[in-house]
Amino acid sequence: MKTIYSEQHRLRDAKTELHGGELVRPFEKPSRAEVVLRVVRESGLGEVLGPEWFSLDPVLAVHDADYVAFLQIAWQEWQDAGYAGEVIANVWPARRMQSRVPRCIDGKVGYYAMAAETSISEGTWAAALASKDVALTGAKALLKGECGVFSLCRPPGHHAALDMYGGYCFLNNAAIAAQYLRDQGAVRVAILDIDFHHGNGTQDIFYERDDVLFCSLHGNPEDAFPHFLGYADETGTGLGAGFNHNYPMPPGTVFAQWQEALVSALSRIVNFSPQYLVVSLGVDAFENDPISFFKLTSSNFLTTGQMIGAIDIPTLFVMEGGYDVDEVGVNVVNVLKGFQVKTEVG
Ligand code: Q9C
Ligand code: ZN
Repeated sequence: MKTIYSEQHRLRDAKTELHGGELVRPFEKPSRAEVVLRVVRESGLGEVLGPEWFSLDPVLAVHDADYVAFLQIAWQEWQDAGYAGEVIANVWPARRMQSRVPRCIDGKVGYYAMAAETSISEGTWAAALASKDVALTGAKALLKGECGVFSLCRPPGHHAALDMYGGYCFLNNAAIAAQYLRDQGAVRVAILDIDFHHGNGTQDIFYERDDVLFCSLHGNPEDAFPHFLGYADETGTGLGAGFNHNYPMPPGTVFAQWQEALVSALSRIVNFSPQYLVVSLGVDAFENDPISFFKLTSSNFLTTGQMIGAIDIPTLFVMEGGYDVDEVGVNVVNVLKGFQVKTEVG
């Protein structure tokens, strides 16, 4: 399997994350991608290729133009305001307030942020652009006939909505790739999100559509970030009714229970008969993940890959979360190896 990787991810190296009332070194840090790349190489998974450059058009196909313009200028406007720290939201259009876009940077940050843990730092926009190129290059390889491709995206994307960033995400790489596959001729695309956290951004982007099926396995929002989306009764609206499926699970969930949800999600995907599958591949469901509460083991990720491979749909794996830096590489590569075993054996 080919891996698409860009070292531009290193430009996303924020100094601060708001965590427990303190500013700490972010969990989502450059070493995550370096470790995944190292294990990809050591395991002989396949070639590692750089991304092609894509214009903003595929980004604007899923994100609002005003949001994209904001991401582009946020760091500069924050500097111009004379602030010493990184860009962090501290005010929101909360219940019964207006949702007009303010003029000043403090107001705009609150308007476009869905959470405050994610600081915008110097280089964040450049890294986000490269990350979407990594996803799109992977999608293009699928169109050319690959049956499985790994886009080693960083920063991750699945929390980024139509017009919101947060949860370490700025551009929704999986959504951008899925939409690109649609625009290049695929009639139906499915997205399977196995990151520990609900893919609120991806759900938001496709919620009213019947051409992109979204299935997400995640921590129950009553207990887990993003807290305000990801319930089982969110099943899509309008044309999209019945094309969104959430599998929220409680603290301590082990593989037996998680696997039941995966079986159900995969069966919905098979029934949908998509031309392509995009997997939002977070491995933060791992038992030792520092910010999550599921109990999957490294070998469970191998089984997960085999199960995804067994439905035999051309698949783009897009890197999302996973914060146990020591094991993130093994866990990701186990999913990819498991997928390959199945496809090679047939
Ligand atoms: N300070 C992804 O896995 N909450 N994002 C952090 C610890 C935000 C996770 C709680 C978690 C975002 C892509
Ligand atoms: Zn996550």
